[in-house]
Amino acid sequence: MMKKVLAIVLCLAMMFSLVACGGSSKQEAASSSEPITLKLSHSLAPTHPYHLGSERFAELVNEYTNGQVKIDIFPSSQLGDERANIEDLQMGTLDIAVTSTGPLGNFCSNFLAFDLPYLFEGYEHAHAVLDGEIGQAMIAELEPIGIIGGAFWENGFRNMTNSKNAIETPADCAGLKIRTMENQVHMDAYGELGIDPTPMAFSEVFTALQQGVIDGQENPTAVIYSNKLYEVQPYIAATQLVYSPTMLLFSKSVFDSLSADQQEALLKAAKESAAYERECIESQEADQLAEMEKYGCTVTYPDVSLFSAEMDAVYEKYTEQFGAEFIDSIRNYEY
Ligand code: EAX
Repeated sequence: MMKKVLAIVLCLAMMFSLVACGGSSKQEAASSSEPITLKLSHSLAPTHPYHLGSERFAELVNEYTNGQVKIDIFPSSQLGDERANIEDLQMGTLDIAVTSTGPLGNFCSNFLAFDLPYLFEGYEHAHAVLDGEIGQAMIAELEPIGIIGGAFWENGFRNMTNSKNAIETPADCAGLKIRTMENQVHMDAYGELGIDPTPMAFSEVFTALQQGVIDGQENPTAVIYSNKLYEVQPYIAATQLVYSPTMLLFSKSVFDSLSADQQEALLKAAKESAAYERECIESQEADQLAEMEKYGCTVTYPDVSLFSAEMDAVYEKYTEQFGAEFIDSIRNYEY
């Protein structure tokens, strides 16, 4: 009889210790005064709006979580390139990434639709689509692949640079070896201009340009300026071939480990810092081009209709993939 009582007492003691243990780990997380520190990675220089926007994001997160969550920012691909960052978010080995959506199309193919040449008429059109139901539906497609889309930020309209010749017409591009992102739509579009598109991670671009491995690259003005690509690229052409969205992305496994209040604070901060980051990109563009011209670069402003006229085959190919209705819903979006 005594043995039975002893066994029951032991079982009860084990049960209580298990509950206490589980509860204690949750209590530790909730009640610990230690802030949670999340790492944020991006690929550009600390002077670029990606970094300025990330600093604003970090300030807002600190404010909205009353200091419970801190953001450590790692610029210049210190924690890996954009494609690697997206993989790390999925694995939960990176907390937050600010990345162009260029590589995202390799993980969620519908994002490639945003990379079609001359798809958006201007910044306002792009923001209306991305911040509206089309962009928000796209964000929802990320959760099943382990990523939470915080907000659309901005990379900008992508211009061409090269070391060979000034670009005024598509014919001036023929034969140039131009680095592109790892993005099939970009490669197809530049290919239509007689360019040899060479996909490469951004962190390798400056050296490849310096060594002449490639003749040129294509990026928005702020990237060309803040990463000093103009020092090795005497020719800049405002071809504006593709509007490049950027996203602030969270690792789903990390995001889910936070409290509901902390999650809400992160999303609120991501959206509010988007407006500031976009403003930095757009307000600085004209001055940056003038600065680079003063430095000695030849900056041309080609008639972009000559370039968009060469893109029929790209639209034919991707209308098949995305459907005419979806592409038209973006191109003809009321804003
Ligand atoms: O996201 O890879 C690129 O050219 C991107 O535009 C750059 O890393 C900013």
